[in-house]
Parts: sequence; C-alpha cells; structure tokens
Amino acid sequence: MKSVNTTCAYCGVGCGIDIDVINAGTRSITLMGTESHPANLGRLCSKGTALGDTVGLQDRLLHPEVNGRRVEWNQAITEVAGRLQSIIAEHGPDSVAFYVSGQLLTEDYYVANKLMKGFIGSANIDTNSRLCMSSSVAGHKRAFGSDTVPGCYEDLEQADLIILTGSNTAWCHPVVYQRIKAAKQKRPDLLVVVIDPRATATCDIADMHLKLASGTDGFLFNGLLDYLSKSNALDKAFVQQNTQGFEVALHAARKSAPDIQSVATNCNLQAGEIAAFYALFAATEKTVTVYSQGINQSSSGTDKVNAIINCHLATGRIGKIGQGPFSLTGQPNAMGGREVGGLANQLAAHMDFAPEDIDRVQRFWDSPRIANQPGLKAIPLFEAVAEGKIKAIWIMGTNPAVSLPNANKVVAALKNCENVIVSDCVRNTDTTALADILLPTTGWGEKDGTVTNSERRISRQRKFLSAPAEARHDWQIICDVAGKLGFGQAFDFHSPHDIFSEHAKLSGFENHSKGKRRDFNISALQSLSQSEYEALEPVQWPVNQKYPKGCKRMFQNEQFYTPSGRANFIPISAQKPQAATCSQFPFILNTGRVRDQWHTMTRTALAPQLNQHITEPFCEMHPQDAADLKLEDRQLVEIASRYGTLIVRLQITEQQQRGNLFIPMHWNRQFAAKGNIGSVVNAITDPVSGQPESKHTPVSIRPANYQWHGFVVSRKPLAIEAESYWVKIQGRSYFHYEIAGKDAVQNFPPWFKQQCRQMEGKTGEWLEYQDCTRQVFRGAVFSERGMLEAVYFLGPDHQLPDRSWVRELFDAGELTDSNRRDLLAGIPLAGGQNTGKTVCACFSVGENTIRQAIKEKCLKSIDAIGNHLQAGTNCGSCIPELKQFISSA
Ligand SMILES: Nc1nc2c(c(=O)[nH]1)N[C@H]1C(S)=C(S)[C@@H](COP(=O)(O)OP(=O)(O)OC[C@H]3O[C@@H](n4cnc5c(=O)[nH]c(N)nc54)[C@H](O)[C@@H]3O)O[C@H]1N2
Ligand SMILES: Nc1nc2c(c(=O)[nH]1)N[C@H]1C(S)=C(S)[C@@H](COP(=O)(O)OP(=O)(O)OC[C@H]3O[C@@H](n4cnc5c(=O)[nH]c(N)nc54)[C@H](O)[C@@H]3O)O[C@H]1N2
Ligand code: SF4
Ligand SMILES: [Mo]
Repeated sequence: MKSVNTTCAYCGVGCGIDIDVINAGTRSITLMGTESHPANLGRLCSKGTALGDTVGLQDRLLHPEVNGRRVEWNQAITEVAGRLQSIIAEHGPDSVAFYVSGQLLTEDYYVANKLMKGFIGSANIDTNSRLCMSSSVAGHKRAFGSDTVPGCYEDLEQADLIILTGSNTAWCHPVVYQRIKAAKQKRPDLLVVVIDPRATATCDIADMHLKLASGTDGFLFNGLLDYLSKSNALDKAFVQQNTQGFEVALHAARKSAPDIQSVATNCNLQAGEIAAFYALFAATEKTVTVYSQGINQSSSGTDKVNAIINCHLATGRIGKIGQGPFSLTGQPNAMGGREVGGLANQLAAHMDFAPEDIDRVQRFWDSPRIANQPGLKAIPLFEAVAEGKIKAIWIMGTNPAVSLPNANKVVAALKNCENVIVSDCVRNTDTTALADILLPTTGWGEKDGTVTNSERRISRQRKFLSAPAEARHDWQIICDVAGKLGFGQAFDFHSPHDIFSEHAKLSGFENHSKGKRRDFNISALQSLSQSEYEALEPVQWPVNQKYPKGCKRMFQNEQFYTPSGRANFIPISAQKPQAATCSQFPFILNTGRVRDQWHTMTRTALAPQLNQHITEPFCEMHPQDAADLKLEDRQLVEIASRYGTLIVRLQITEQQQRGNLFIPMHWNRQFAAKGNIGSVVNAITDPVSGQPESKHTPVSIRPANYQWHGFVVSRKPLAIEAESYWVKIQGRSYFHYEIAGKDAVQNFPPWFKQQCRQMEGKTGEWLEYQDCTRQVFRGAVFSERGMLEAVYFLGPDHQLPDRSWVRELFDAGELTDSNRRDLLAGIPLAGGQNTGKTVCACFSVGENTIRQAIKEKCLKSIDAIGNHLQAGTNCGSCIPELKQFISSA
C-alpha cells in the first residue's frame, strides 16, 4: 500500500495529510498528518482527522441534471453554453455572472476567471472570498501596493508577543493554535493577547483578553498608534526611509482616539487594561498581530486592517523574524483564488484593472475581448440577479443560499432567475435546491491541483480515489463550456498541470521592470514537467529566479510594491458598526464558527464524530440578559432582525458580554427547520472591500413557544416535515432528531408510527409509555430481529433525558430486558451510563465520563485525563473544556 500525500480539504492552515487507501471499492481510507509538511509537522485537528468519514458516496451529486431531469454530460454542457450564449448575444456580457469559491483548486479557479474576464469579456465573477478575505486584500493593497501576506507560521513561534484579534484560532485554525501553544509552553515569555467581544476557547492561552465592544477595533489600534508616537516607541528610521504618509495617519488616529480614556469609552474597556496592552506592544519588538473575521467582516474592515498595519509600519515590525501583521485566511485556497484574480475587482496574477494590466493580460491570453473594468461584488451581484439584470448565474463550490447575508432575498433572487447553474459535489444543499442546471463535480480526494495556505505556501492536493459515477473535475467542466462557446483553443488544457504552467507563466510575464514589479511571481514553476508537478513539494511564493526555493518572509529588503517602493500609512477615522441597536432590535448578533463543523455542513455533518460536540444550532447570551428577559437555559428562542427570523436553543454563558448574542453560521435547511443564520444577518458592507458585516446585526430575542419538546433516534433517516422545529444529527448507526411542536402532543405519533411500521416488519414490536397528566410520552420500535430501530421521547418542556445513553443503545446491537425497561423509564436504571455530550471528538469521550473520572480518580491535569481516557491527546481542541471541568471540580 502506497501512501498518497495531499492537503486537507478545510481551513487555510493547509495541513499536509498522508492517505492510505484501505479499500478503493468501499472508499475506506486511513490518514495521518504529514510529518514533513511545514504547515502542520504531523499535526491535524478534529476536522482533518475525520476526513475519512466524508469521502463516501452518500449524499453525492452523481449525474448532471437539467430542470430536474437527468441528462447526458454533452447535453448539460450544450445547455449551459447555449443559455450563456443567447443571453450574452441579446443583453451583453454583463448579463451573466459566475459566483465561485475559495474551495476550488487554483487550476479550477484560473480557468473560471480566464473564461469570464478574458473571453466572455465581463468581470462579473466574484467569490465567497468577498465574505471572507476581501477587507484584508484591500488593506494589504492600500498599504503595500500589493496583496501580500508578509510573514509565515514560524514567525508565530519566534514572536515574544502574539495578538489574536477577531480570531478564534483554537477552533478555526486549530493547528496554528497548537503551534502557538507549544511555543508558549516551551517559552513561557511568549505572551498572548486575545481581542474579542466574547470569551472563546482561544482565551485558554491568553495572558490578557480585551473583551471590547463589538466592532470597535479601529479605535483601539488608532489609539495604539498615538500611544506609540507619544511614548517614543516608533522606528523613526524605518518610517522615514520606507514609508509615506505617517503624519497624516497619526493626525487621523489622534482625532478618533485622542487619549486612552476616549478609547476606553468607545471600546467599553477599562483604561487600565488598554494602557497595559499598549505598553506591552510598545515594549515588545517581536510582535505578530494575527487577525481574521472579527476584523474583516465589518463595515469598516479595510480600515481596521490598515489601522493594524499602521502600528506595524510605525514600529518597523514587518518583514522580520517574529514580527508582522498576519491575516489568517479561512478557506483552503482563499489565497490561490486571490492569485488567479477570482475577485471581481482583480484581473489575474495579482493584476488589477489598470490599462497596462488589462493590455498585458489580454496579450498573454491572446483573447478576443477582455473586461475593462471591475465587475459586481457578491452583494450587488446577487442584487442584480434579483433585479433581473443578471439573467444567468453559475455558482461553483459555494452555498450562497446559506452563507450570504439577507439570505432570504438571495433565495428569492435565485428562485426568480431561470438560469441558475450549480456545480457541486453534494446533491442536496440549500443552493442546489434552487438550480436549473446541476453539474456534478469531483470532490476532495478525487481531484488534482494546488492550493495556497495563509503563509503563501503552495501545496498539492492529490487524488487517491477515482471520480464516482459521472462526476467531473471543475476545470474540465469549465473548459468544456468554454469550448462550446467557441474558445476551444484557449482552453485546450488536458490536465491541471497544463493549467498550472500557464498560470505560473502569467505570474512572471512582464514582471521585471522596476517600479512595476508584482509580488506574486511563481515563474520558476512554469516549466515543471508533469512528473515534477506531481511531485511538487510545498513551497512559499514567490518562486522565481531570485527565490528558486521560495521565500519565507516578504519585505525583508524593506521594498514595497507601491510606485515609490514605500509602504503607505493610511489615515483611519475609526467607525462604529453601521447598524445600531434600537428598541425593536436591542441585541447585537455576532456569528461565526464552532470547532467541529465546516461552513454549511455539506461534508462535516457526514462525519459522526464531528456531530457530537455541538448537536444543535444555539444562541449564546449573558446570564443577566437572560434573567432580565426571564429566559431559561436550553429553551428554544426566536431571533428576529429586519431581514428574517430563526429558531435556536438558548445557551446562557458568562463568555458572552451583555447586549451581545452569538449564533454559529453552520446550520441550514438541510439540517434544521429554522436555523439558517443568513436569513437574519444584515447585508451592510465595507465601502472599500464590499465585505459584509456578518459580525454585527441588531436583533431581538423572545421565547419560541412550543407545546411539547422531544427527540427521536432512528436507525433510518425519517421525514419530519410535519414539525415546525427539528434538527437532524447523523450518528454512526443512527439519525438523531431534536423536535418540538406547536399543536397537541397527541398529534405527534402518526407520521412517526407510519414510518416505523416498515421497520417493525411483521413480528416486530412497539413499546409505549404514556403519562397524559404529565404529558410525558415515550416509545420504542424493535425489528423482527429484536434490534432497536427507533425511539421517541416527548415532554411538555425541554427537560428531557440525556441523549447519549439512548444513542449508545443503537450502537450496542441487541438489547437486554433491562435496556428495554430503561427506555420506558426514560433513564438508565441499572448499569447503563450517561456518557454525556461528546467533548473529545477524536476519541469520542463524553462530558459525564470525563467529569466522573476527574472526581473518582482525582485527576488534576490535562495529562492525567489523557493518560486515563485518551481525551485531549490527539488534536487537543478540547483541552480548554477539559480545563474547565478540572477547575469546576
Ligand atoms: N471549525 C471551523 N474552522 C474554520 C471554518 C469553519 O467553518 N469551521 N471556516 C474557515 C474560514 S472560511 C474562515 S474565514 C475562518 C474564520 O476564522 P475566525 O475569524 O477565527 O472565525 P469566526 O468564528 O468567524 O470569528 C472569529 C472571532 O471574531 C470575533 N469577533 C466578532 N466581532 C468582533 C469584533 O468586533 N472585534 C474583534 N476583535 N473580534 C470580533 C468573534 O466573536 C469570533 O470569536 O475559519 C476557517 N476555519
Ligand atoms: N453569518 C455569517 N455568514 C458567513 C460567515 C460568517 O462568519 N457569518 N462567514 C463567511 C465566510 S468567511 C465564508 S468563507 C463563507 C463560506 O460559505 P460557503 O462557501 O457558502 O460554504 P461551504 O459550505 O463551504 O460551501 C461550499 C460548497 O462547495 C461544495 N464543494 C466542496 N468541494 C467542492 C469542489 O471541489 N467543487 C465544487 N464545485 N463544489 C465543492 C460543498 O459541497 C458546498 O456546497 O461563509 C460566509 N458567510
Ligand atoms: S487545521 Fe485546518 S488544514 Fe489543518 S487539519 Fe484542521 S481543518 Fe485541516
Ligand atoms: Mo472564510
């Protein structure tokens, strides 16, 4: 058995993974982190570890469909090209659009961009990176004249101070977090400051947590710039020789942050904690400031990025070991997408719409026409679909019906549009439900190509499984459509290698002249042979004559990509978020991620062990706010904004600050009745980058009144449309549903019984328990073979038995008589164990098991828990929770 080395399908850390295919027929694999990959050095997080459970064929889109009918590929391609062609002929190139994704491989992305901009001749191609990295891109370009991430992961290990702002690193970039944590353990002098309106798992390693008011980082960093100047902490020589615009920026900073007290007022922090943070920054040369969506997803995200960069330029802390601003990218190929020009305001190879760039790219592509101005960014692009100005949209590798703000409007727009083309590897998503044409793509493990991680490192994704049924590679589908449109010659690519070579060549094309150099240059890779491309080792761009082996750190020579070669200070007038709370919508809704799910769950929800840590969409709220509104922990609540509503379970926690709520972004119509976060999030955007403010929506919250609550566990999936609240959770041998109903509880069993009758067979058996006065109902169905097939538990409120032991009965096989009695009693009377919510996803260890072991065996450390139960010994993501259990014991 030969291992295949590839890169993880998920986050921008870009971990290397070694795969062993156990059985290609059943698609069974084992995997481990690649020891030699510079991003992870053998580590993986819970999501990477569970990738093997996501490569099955369950839920895959396997055949092309047009208007709901299965068709041959040739017909699907003809249909796509035909529709595009006739719309373009009648309404011009700007009447069609592509909406693509940072989860496409660079090669897929390159041809999509080339087709739209260079051959269709419109720049109406935008990407979900608009919702993710576009403020960072815009901030980099304003400061450096290029979209350059200066540093590398090693800088985090070499720093003396790491500031994590707007980043829940522990859950979203877990392997980077593990590296920071390991460095801190080795060298306790390495200090970590977390800046976040809520306490997160990342705070576990924080020496200081600034729990600032939502959206106020601009004030904090403007105040820091002023402080650095007043306390003589500037690198004056660097500022003078390598930058421009310092005085104006300082003046602007002082205007919005005249003193620490005013920063404290705006950020709702103590003056003392701000002073301590400023003093730490001023005193620590080796400082890295890491930022992610808490900064980018804001109506002034670009300004916040520049407020941070300003402080690094003022202290000369950039391009040096252990120093620099560091934008952590989200998706596996967020960076690759920027390199090929996937955003509507970029061209290709880090070129823009300057006349000489347009000319250069057109000559290189030898294209008949080329877009000569930026296209529509994601939010206005979907508005144009709603208005009927865009008449055909091709969506690839993203799920906008869930992930765009004001998603109800997006859904309505796509419903109205007659030409919605969706390329996806998964059959049922909220977006595929709206498609007129469905194109089945290969997925992770079946495709070949490259991705670029947060530290500019290009790694190969390699295929280890064959494409199932009729699935095709994204690049092939795009090239086929291009061919049908008459552009066959320019899209005559036979492999990802062909495309990569052209992409690499373009990056070096006329990229030498002084003052006009571009940062992105991988021209040294343009002549790789097919086998060299196959064997390509992870390498950080630029990779050119000067850096044939790649380059760890940019700006070491203190030269930037502006015409003058100097970096720009940007004057920032700090802004509060655009939408303010009001009496109707008095709470601020913050949204983001949880540890074990990836975005809209199309893949992570297939992995049973990733569905156990957090099973339902929830809303975090401060205890005092909950007390004021008389809301109870775990009750169902309705959240409403100007845009829409959703229903989630309340989670009362001190981690939240007063007036703020937090709901994860993941759940949608495939997994929950009313959990789609996009339907409430406001579509307000940053004026420079166009990135939506997904972290700040004014909302209201009230109890969602249900007559009864319950849960069902079944060996087979059930249809439960009858109930107005449901959440679906997939386990290894069962499907678990949380449900609640508004009408009489007696109405519940019919649909359930109907479906169970088939499971029962002829000689199966029903057990039922009814207590009409207490409104408690339980039931179980056993098959002819005595196997437990389905159970339900209903009650008048959400205080129901623990689910873990019930689910374990499904894994157990045949049940004993006492198991049966337990089921009716609603508790494990004898012998059974409530392991509780799964905390360690890697080894499936539950909360109750851990708490019990801590108590009974007097476990006092993470190591002791690890030795005893294995929990926390693989990816380590659960360690913050384990610590809480120890301290509460
Ligand atoms: N488990 C998991 N990991 C992922 C992903 C996933 O879906 N699941 N997605 C990947 C992708 S595409 C991305 S973009 C990254 C995102 O990675 P992160 O940006 O780390 O993740 P988020 O949870 O979106 O938001 C980060 C934090 O910003 C905080 N925040 C909100 N408002 C503010 C503010 O005004 N100021 C500050 N300083 N902080 C604020 C939130 O409370 C939250 O804790 O994660 C990647 N990794
Ligand atoms: N409220 C709120 N909304 C947010 C955010 C937030 O923090 N809060 N974050 C935003 C951010 S940062 C991001 S990145 C977006 C992510 O949002 P999306 O991009 O919409 O989320 P995904 O679930 O990753 O969607 C990827 C889709 O591509 C499919 N897919 C996987 N592999 C392939 C492939 O190889 N080819 C093709 N064609 N399809 C494939 C998957 O099945 C899935 O349907 O969400 C944004 N929306
Ligand atoms: S840290 Fe990111 S890239 Fe690494 S294994 Fe986890 S999800 Fe995959
Ligand atoms: Mo993202």
